[in-house]
Amino acid sequence: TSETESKQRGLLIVIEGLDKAGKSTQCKLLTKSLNAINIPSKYLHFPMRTTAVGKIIDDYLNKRIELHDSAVHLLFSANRWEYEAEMISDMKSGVTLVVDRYSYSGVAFTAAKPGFSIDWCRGPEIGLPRPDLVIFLSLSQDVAAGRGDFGEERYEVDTFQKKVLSNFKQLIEPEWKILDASRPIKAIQKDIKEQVLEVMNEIGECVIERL
Ligand code: T5A
Ligand code: NA
Repeated sequence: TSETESKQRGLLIVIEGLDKAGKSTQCKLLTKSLNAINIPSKYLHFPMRTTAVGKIIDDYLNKRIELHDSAVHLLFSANRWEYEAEMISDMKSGVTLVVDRYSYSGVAFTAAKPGFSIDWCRGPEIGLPRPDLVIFLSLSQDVAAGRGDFGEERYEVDTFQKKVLSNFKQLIEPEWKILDASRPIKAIQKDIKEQVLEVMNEIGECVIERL
């Protein structure tokens, strides 16, 4: 079936960044403010820890279980595929998805482990819906490490985050919007909203592309 719709489809907006860059804070604010101006929007967060697959991921991140690195990578990806049909159907029905982490986190994190290439990590992500806009919240690891409860989960380790950042730098595409995430929450939100409204005017009726 064709994924072209006559009416304005919802967008796929992804916010990426290092741990504690402020992704969840910004995604939630954006979802709220879009709904407030009658742009139906839904907040999605990967990993989605409430599904069967997500529960295994949560156990792994909180160090309650050990898993092979390849298995974990495929679970993170499976966790996105679990939502593929719902994402497509939401977008087709005009709902904009505000997604807190996506395939790029999947690739950047696993590829920070010894023996994993960016190419291999991309494999299971191929075919997922391609975002209409990717916003990268840029923050130095030193500032990030000082925020919230940094350091509790498995990947919240300084040297690992530095490797993740260098991987993200390889994934950035020219159309990504890079925002300085060390500024106040409100200032970042203002920029994000501006970018989203701009893309919304441009895209609307286009087909949903794939990674
Ligand atoms: N992962 C994820 C993979 O390995 N593969 C994958 O495929 C995916 C999807 C968990 C881990 O999983 C890895 C990456 C992660 O290591 P998660 O559940 O998204 O991923 O992680 P969380 O712990 O929920 O979120 P983060 O640690 O990434 O934090 P956020 O969402 O970036 O930051 P946020 O908004 O929660 O803010 C953190 C703190 O900073 C404050 C907030 O109030 C909060 O206390 N803050 C600010 N302070 C000052 N100025 C600002 N502008 C601020 N913005 C927020
Ligand atoms: Na978060």
